[in-house]
Amino acid sequence: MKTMSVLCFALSAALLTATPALAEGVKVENAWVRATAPGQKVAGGFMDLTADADMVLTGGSSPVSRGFELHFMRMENGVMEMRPMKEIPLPKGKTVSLEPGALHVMFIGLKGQIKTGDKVPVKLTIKGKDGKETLLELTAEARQAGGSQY
Ligand SMILES: [Cu+2]
Repeated sequence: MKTMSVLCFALSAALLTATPALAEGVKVENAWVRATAPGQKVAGGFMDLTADADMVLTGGSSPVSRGFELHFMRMENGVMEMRPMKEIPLPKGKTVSLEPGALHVMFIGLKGQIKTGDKVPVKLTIKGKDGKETLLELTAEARQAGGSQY
């Protein structure tokens, strides 16, 4: 029995880390979405992005929401503020972390509740140095997490 539970744990850990997506020179790791409460209209998405050339994240979309925005949070006069961004630079070789309380993507106008363990498909729009935009497809797993809501 002991061996069995250890194996199960190893399997679920492997599922949680997911498969890193690789397309157009941008590596995506640790992609996740915050699970929502019923009726909640927005959710934050988080991931680590590493580009192998200078590129820019300009937006994206997901079937789970009507809108999709790039956001950042900052303290302004003691109040946490969330602001939309037109783009997020992805400098060559530098890992850009989208994380709670900082840069993140935001699913706006959720079509339904996002439950823990849900696989959320996301398409990111990445602009290369030549100005060409490509789509980067990935799957982010929904997690329960404490701390900052977005
Ligand atoms: Cu946000």
